[in-house]
Parts: sequence; structure tokens; C-alpha cells
Amino acid sequence: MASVFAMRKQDEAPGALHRPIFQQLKAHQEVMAAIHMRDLFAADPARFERFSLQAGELLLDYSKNRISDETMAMLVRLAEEADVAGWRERMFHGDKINNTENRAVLHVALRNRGNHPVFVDGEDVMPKVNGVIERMGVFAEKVRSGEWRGYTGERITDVVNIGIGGSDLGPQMVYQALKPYRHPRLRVHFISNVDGAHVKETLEALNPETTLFIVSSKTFTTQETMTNAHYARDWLLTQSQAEKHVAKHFVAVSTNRGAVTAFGIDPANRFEFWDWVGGRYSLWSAIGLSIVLAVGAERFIELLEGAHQMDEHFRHAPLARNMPVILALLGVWYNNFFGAESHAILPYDHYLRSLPAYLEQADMESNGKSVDRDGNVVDYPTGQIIWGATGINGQHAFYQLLHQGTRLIPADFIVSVEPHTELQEHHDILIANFLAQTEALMRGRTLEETQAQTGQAAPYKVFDGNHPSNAILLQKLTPHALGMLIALYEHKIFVQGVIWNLDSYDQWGVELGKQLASRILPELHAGVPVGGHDASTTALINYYRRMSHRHTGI
Ligand code: G6Q
Repeated sequence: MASVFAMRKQDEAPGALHRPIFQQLKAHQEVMAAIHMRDLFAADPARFERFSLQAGELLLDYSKNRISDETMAMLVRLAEEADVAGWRERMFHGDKINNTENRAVLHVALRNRGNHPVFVDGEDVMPKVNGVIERMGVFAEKVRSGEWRGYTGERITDVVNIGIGGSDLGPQMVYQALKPYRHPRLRVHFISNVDGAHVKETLEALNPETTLFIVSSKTFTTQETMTNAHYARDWLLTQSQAEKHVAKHFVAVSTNRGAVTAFGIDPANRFEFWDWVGGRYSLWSAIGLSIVLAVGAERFIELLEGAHQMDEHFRHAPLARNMPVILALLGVWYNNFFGAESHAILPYDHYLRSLPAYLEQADMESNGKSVDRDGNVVDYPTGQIIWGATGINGQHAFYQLLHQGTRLIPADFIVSVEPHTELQEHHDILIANFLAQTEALMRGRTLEETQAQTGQAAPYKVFDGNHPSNAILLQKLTPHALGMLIALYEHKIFVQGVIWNLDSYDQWGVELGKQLASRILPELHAGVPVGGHDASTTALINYYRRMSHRHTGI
């Protein structure tokens, strides 16, 4: 299926934008570019009702966007012509839509709480999925209740997840988001960086007798993770002095049974998942074990149920009333028609402070691609640059550029109506700021208004406004609402990938650097000067060899 952008005649350049709907949208953008959102609001008191949508406990207000009914109708046609509905069915059905790796894409099966059968290669995956969830729950309960003891008979107080990328960012973000629900005795730590400072600093504060490690690695070959896991194993053995204790303090989450056993982990304590779970979509799988340990199986299931509710909404709601589709289309609108290069994620919630980093991976590793699923080089912008931080801190840092810079940066504001603390005054201040920011970004302040308000007609006090934003309001940051929120973004990414005709589920762009690093590693301490790289890399390697020799003597 060719994308709406990539439909081309034989003699045209690859990726030519030739679908009539694209040309229509281009012409329409020229009209919309000249209109200020404050005029759209002034002309239509029902704009909020028109451009907002509720799904479960999530409210999306997208009225502060540079859109009209006509814009949305055309964007929905774009989605129809890209066959979003067809691709969506293929994904849910277990078709191998990750074509460069010949894999199904079934994170939705991991939270298929309706439990209807989902087939991969003729096998219903649900019994295995449910089996692992069950095992995770049983194991977590043993640790949480104190039945599972360390090698000296002490209860576990600290859980350390060793993993990187998809085996780190998801569980870490969710653990942080659900901290109010965590078991009072259990602290969870995440080690990802192969910079020794990360593992050292984390373990310094821990007691091997009461520490449980989860080695989370789909492949169990990832250099950073395995280096840290071996260090942690040695750290335990230095104190416990017997190999047999490894089994009490290490469990694994992996698809690689052999490597897990070779590491000394009891195969009974390997929690499996499957090749149809992409790393950055894996927090719903056994990769979420640290979450289950922290908040318990029941809460984890609520997280899955929330995601499932969003899956159902995404699967069944008409495209024009479909939250992930709307977010995706708005992103395409700014990316491909307004030339916006980035998109900011601005949670007004301390517990969601890792969401921007999580979405950076989810989005940019999925859609940061310049070759389409048919192997053609695209000639249109694809994945946006995703970035952000907690909004309230951002206000005192980078919002200057959002308000008065030269770039158009659409933003998502994410807020919870009910706070987790009883500090209502704090919460009201937070909410007032969120509202003020979206209002200011949209309305701006004209020169006349500036003069009237400040007594000065100073151009540097003028705000152009017309900066688009979405507001996503959660009733409360519960496991269920969080599940819905994450699934919302996953499907938004998927829809954009379909429109751009990408395979959003591979990540070949991470390969080359890994390959080069394994060649360079032994060169760092070679006895003679190395060559064979470009002049810069060769000189840097040799500089490092000389200078580090001085201090390590290697
Ligand atoms: C995510 C990527 C990547 C992956 C890590 C860790 O989609 O595939 O971030 O999760 O490279 O891989 P392992 O789980 O195999 O260690």
C-alpha cells in the first residue's frame, strides 16, 4: 500500500507528493496560515465543543490549533487515503507489518484484556501472554510479601532494573509516574548507562543481602546491559562468596533462554516475551516486571486495562472522533504543511517528568526514518523532533522561545485534575499556570494591548500568539489513566508512520554506531598507533590511547 504522499507515476521522482488531497491541503494551509487563532475563537463560541474529545478519563482539547472544520475534514481524508483503518486492522490482527524484520507488531495483545484470540503464525498468543502476567504476579507477590528472601534470609528492599533503551525507559517512566502506589519497603532503581558511574553510584547505596536485580534485555547480548549485569553479579559475589546465591538475587526478562541460563539465572526466574514485542513498546510485557514489583499485579493490570481501553477506542471510534488519529493528524499538519520541525511535550505533573524522555524514544526511533516501507527515499519530512520537560520548570527556562522565538513549535500540555498530594494550593498554582500558558501561546498580546497594559509600546513586549497547543487532561494519574495516555501516544505514532508510509517498528539507525564501537573498543588500548579511520577519528583514538595510558598504565 503506497502512502498518500508517495503515490507517484512511473517517471516521477520517488516520494513525489501527488495525491490530490495533499495538494488541497497545501492550498488550504496558505489560507489558514493567514488566520489568527484568536479570530477563530472570536468567531465561534462553540469552538471548544467542536474541537475537544473525551475518551475514558482523558479529555483532549485541540481547539487551540490552527484548524477549521474544513482542515479537520481534509486531514481525515488524508488518513483515509493512507488507509489508516486498514493498517490498524492489520496490526491488531497480527499481520507482519514490521516488514523489514518480518515481524508482527502486537504490543496490543499484551494488554488484550478482552482476551479474544490473537494469532501469530497460526498460534493464539494469548495463553502465553496471560501465563507470563500470572507468573510475574506470583513472583512479585513473593517479593512484596517478604516470602522471597536474599541469601542471608533478609527481605528484599531494593530492586535494580538493569536494561537500556526500550528495556529501561518505559518501566522507569511508569515506576516514577506511579510512585504514589509503590510498596513502602521496595525502592526500584534503574541502571542503563555503561558509564561506570551509573552502576557504581547506584550500588554504593545498596546492600547486596537485600537487593534483587532484574536483567532486562530482549536479546541478552546488549553490551551496556551485559557489562553492568556482570559488574552487579561480581558485586554480589564479592560479598556472598557463592555462585549459588546468584539465583536468589538475579532474575531475567528476555527472549534468550540460553544466555540467561549461562549467566547463572534459574530458568524458572526468566520471564519471557516475544519477537513481536518491540523494545520501545515493551513496558506492557515482562519488561514491566519492575513495575509489578513496585505497585503490585493488580495495579499493573489496571495499567494494561487503561491501555486496552485506548486500544478499543482507537480501533472502533470513527477517524474524525479518534483521539490518537486526531493527535497524529495535527502533528502531520504542522510537520508537513507548516514546516514545524519539533514538538514539545510539557507535562504539568511532577510524576510525569520522565514522559518526554520516554516519548523521545517512542516517537523518534519509530518515525525518524527517510526510507519508506517500500524502500524509497522519501522527499517529505517524517518524524518530528520530540522534546520537553515538566512545563512549570520549562516556563522559567525555555518557554521564552516558544512565545517569542522565530519557530513554530506545537506543544502538548498534560495535566491531572486531581493531585496525588493534599497540597491543593500548590496544585491550583500549577493548573493556573498551565491554563495561562496555553492562553498566552494562543492569544498573544498585540502592540496596542501591550501599550494599554504596560504603558509602553515596546515591540519586545509583544507576543504574536497563534502558537498551537493540545491540552490533555487526566482525571487523576492512576495506573488506568496512565495506561490510556501511553497507548494514546503509541497509536498516534503508528498513525503518523502509516501516513508517512514508514515501518515504525524497526530501528536500523542504531546499528552502524554499534558496529563501529565494537571495532574501536580493542583499538583503544592497542600497543601501536591505530589507523584506518578518517583523520579525525584516528587522531582521537590515538590521543585517547596516549592520554589514558598515562593514567591507567594499560
Ligand atoms: C527499542 C530498541 C532498543 C532496545 C535496546 C535494548 O525499540 O530496540 O531501545 O530496547 O537496545 O535492547 P535489549 O532489550 O535487547 O537489551
